[in-house]
Amino acid sequence: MTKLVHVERCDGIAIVRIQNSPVNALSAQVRGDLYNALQSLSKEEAIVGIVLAGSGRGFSGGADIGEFGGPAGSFRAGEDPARVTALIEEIDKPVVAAIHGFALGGGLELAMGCHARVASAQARLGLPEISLGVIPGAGGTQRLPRLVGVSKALEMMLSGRPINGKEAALIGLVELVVDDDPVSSAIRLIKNRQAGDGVGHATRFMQVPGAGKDNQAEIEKARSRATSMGAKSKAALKVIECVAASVGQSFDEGMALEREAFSQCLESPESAALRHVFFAERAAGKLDTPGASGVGKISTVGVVGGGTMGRGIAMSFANAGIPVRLLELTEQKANTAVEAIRLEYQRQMDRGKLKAAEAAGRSALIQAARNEGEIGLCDLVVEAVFEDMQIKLEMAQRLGRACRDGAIIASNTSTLDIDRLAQASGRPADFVGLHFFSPANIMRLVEVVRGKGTSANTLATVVEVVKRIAKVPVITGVCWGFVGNRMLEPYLREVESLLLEGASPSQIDHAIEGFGMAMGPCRMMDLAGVDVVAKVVEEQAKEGRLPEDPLYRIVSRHLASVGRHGQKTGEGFYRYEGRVAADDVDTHSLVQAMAARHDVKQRQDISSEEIVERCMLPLINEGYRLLAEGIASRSSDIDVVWLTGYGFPQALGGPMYHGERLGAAHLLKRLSHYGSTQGNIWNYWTPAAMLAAHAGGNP
Ligand code: 3H9
Repeated sequence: MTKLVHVERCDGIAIVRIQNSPVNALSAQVRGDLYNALQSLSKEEAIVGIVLAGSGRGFSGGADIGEFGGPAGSFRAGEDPARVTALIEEIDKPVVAAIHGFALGGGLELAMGCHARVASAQARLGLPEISLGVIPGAGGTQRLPRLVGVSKALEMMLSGRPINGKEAALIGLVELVVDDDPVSSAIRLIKNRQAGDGVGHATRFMQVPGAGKDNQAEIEKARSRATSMGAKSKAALKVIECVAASVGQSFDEGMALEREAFSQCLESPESAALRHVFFAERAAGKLDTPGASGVGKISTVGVVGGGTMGRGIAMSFANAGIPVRLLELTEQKANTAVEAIRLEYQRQMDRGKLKAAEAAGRSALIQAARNEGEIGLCDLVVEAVFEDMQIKLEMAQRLGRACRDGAIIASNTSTLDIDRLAQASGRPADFVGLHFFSPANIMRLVEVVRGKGTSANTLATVVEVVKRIAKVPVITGVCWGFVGNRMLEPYLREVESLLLEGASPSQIDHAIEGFGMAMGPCRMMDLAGVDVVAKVVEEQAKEGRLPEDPLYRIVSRHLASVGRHGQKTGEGFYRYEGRVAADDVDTHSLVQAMAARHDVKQRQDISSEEIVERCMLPLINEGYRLLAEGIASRSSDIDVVWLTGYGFPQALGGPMYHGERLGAAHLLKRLSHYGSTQGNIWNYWTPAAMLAAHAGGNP
């Protein structure tokens, strides 16, 4: 078996390097190899000190998350995850961690178990376990408070946010911060110690700093914050319990508590879901078909359209340091959009989210284009004009002519046929869909829509640039609405059916938010604009895509037709006082009248369970259809779309993961139940063939 830890001896100092690409995860084998290497070095007389480092991109990305769920080598096999740090503390030679790149989770815990730490200024140090629904399980909850105090330790562990080397030095997490190679500085630190300069002590013997009363107050404050952390609440409360033990109990007692709490978190369904989310996000950008001969370099981006979407898209690229030219119908309109973006950056600066230099730098990267010729020189041009097929077809044609050879042309349509647009451009190989979500500068999801003719290089290049702008690319095929909006359609259909049957908007939103969605569907439609929502339905009607069901989405269409456009007009599904939504008797009367006209019997007994099931089942069912059609290539891709684009609860891992937990047989049974109670109009409740097949194999 290849050794994952490499030892080099140099002038009495041993340099122990973890070599487990890509992130030096501390797998069972790495922990074993580390233990053996350190134990044997502790006995070598010629060795006076040990430097612990990582090879490649960083020190260590922490425990191997892939091992958390499996039996082989997993922490459940009974191994003490803190065995290596316990050994280091027994070694009577200085062991110094030299941190470059990143030291995260178990990686930072390993470093904290050393006698001292040297970090490069740009290195990122953190305990992000909370994002996986677990707590630091290798002594982090006991050593971090001893090194940096209760308040900072809680902040780092509850937010999961890493800090850089400089900040780490300021708070006492590392002894030395350097601009060059931390390994040479660690060696110097050990050698100076021989000259009597001193190197730190084992952290376990330190006292948690600060007065007991202040620490207690911090712990109480954290407790109240933890209860509202959704999927992360359970782990957050365990972190706090362990930190409280670091103050009031012995190190060994704290370690025992931490170990127990770590195991409990690891077994929780929330952690399983969050780990699924971690790997799903990383898998989403993976190309399923080889064939790209190279990833093109995107150095400049053109954006066509200076509306809300166009501006947000321009900002997304500028935020990552990529220069943008923005084209509008007239130069004056383009200047207006650029000025609006400058004001937005200014606002972010005023709110303390950006430094003045950052705001100025980002603004300067976005300039108005005078004509298509200027846009045509860019490496990538994203069209974000009005969502209307004729307008988009015309724009695709113009961009096909204007863009230089080798440039990529992308449409930001949220529903329209990318293949028709690609054809209109005359350059299908260069054409792709890039569906950003609103507000584009904030939302992380981008659906990358691969047309029939999109070349492998075009696809690989846009996936790379989407990652570069810190967004999550999910590759989809071409169909109406791609993955997200196509699944949204049956979800909203049921929302409107429930309204007709007598549920109120707040009753529906309450049930769906109780399920965990970030926002209930009625509030969401009011925020997006009921007119916008209704227009999407009307466009489908024009294309003959709607089911022949007289009740199909009639509520939103009717509300839009009477001017109830949502939050922006003060009334939609709700009535608004500012942004506060309240159920409205007028909506109630309108919907009641509609129900009477169409002979829909209203009832009082609609439960939250029914609301959740009727909204979620068709959504999951549609997900199976998308998989079978090859529009989505992985079920985890569908999860990522709903988690990052629609506020699906992380604790449930995404609709497909949730569906799998419920079980195919259960889904089938409930679909059949609603098929008989609701009437299976237009096969609304017919299970997708793939789902039925799953249930057949797993009754
Ligand atoms: C922990 O440490 C518990 C402890 O308390 C101990 C308990 C006993 N394990 O993100 P990237 C893979 S919990 C396994 O695209 P980047 C990742 O899946 C852990 N695999 O790179 C991907 O694989 P693939 C606490 C991991 O440069 C590849 O590495 N630590 C791990 O954008 C590249 O990843 C964390 O939560 C891992 N720990 O970012 C840190 N980490 O190529 C999690 C990554 O097959 N990791 N992979 O798709 C990160 O935050 C980022 O990966 C990192 C690099 C910043 C390190």
